[in-house]
Amino acid sequence: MDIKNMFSLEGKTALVTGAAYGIGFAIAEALAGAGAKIAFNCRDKEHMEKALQDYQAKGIEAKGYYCDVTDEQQVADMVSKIGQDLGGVDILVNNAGIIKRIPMVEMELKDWNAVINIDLTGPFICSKAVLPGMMEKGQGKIINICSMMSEFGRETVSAYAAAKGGLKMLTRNICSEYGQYNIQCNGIGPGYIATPQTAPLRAKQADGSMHPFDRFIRSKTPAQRWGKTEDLQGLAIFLASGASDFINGQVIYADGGISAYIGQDPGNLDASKFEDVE
Ligand code: NAP
Ligand code: GCO
Repeated sequence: MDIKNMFSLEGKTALVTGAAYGIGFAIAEALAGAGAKIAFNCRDKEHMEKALQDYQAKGIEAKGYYCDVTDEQQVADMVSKIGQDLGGVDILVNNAGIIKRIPMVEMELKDWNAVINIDLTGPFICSKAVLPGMMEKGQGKIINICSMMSEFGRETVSAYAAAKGGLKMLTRNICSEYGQYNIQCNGIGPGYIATPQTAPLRAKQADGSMHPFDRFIRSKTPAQRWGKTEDLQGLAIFLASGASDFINGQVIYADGGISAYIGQDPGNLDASKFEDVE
């Protein structure tokens, strides 16, 4: 292998789902920086228009597609358009996802189904749409954005944890079934990352004090900070590149050490040294 170019994505086309902002945007930016052509999707017109401006501001010619990952026909149409516009999908990042924080006994079935459909069925639909092209090419990369909840439970996130636990096993199954075609399917397990999805967990209290969950997560993270979306960029390039061709079915955690650390008493933390996070 050409050591100097083992992380290069030149000549590759990447589809990052739900990459109008947040983790998906940062991953798309990273893959573009490594040379990939970028396709992304979202559902919302305002998000799309802002995202296209944001990509352009970073010098990235990303192509955006309106597509709900739970709609099989929309996904098939999107993958076909990407084939015409950019050449077939070489790298798929199943990033689109939602969370609903509701105690399970109070969660309505529609809320459960919404989370499972987007966070687990969506990656199934998108992976199924790109695999035939990857099989024909004899190579491909699928990266599933898993979660700490692929390993741990916590109150109020039953549907999300079930979906992300299932996504870990879907990762292993795609590895098992399609590894013979030189297709690698791995997961990224982010820790607690500062994005709109986790903003409610950091919101200042009415008296201006720190959100209890903010203090809790910092007490569980050796670095005592929230992750930045940029903290995931190197791992995304690695798993999208030839450098990871013999890594398959793995979920690699970029969590600041949360999964290795029992944590400390949140009351011991010196909050005065913490940087504010949006
Ligand atoms: P976010 O800020 O809420 O962004 C989610 C993205 O997904 C948005 O672009 C949204 O765009 C898109 N999306 C949602 N439902 C969709 C659908 N049905 N079809 C197409 N696009 C859809 O979330 P994030 O924090 O960046 O998280 C991204 C992924 O990382 C998610 O899978 C999340 O579970 C996972 N994750 C997040 C963290 C964290 O701490 N933030 C940690 C671990 C894992 P539209 O709404 O415009 O469609
Ligand atoms: C929550 C958070 C987490 C993060 C992420 C952690 O409510 O606990 O939203 O689930 O989103 O999945 O890895």
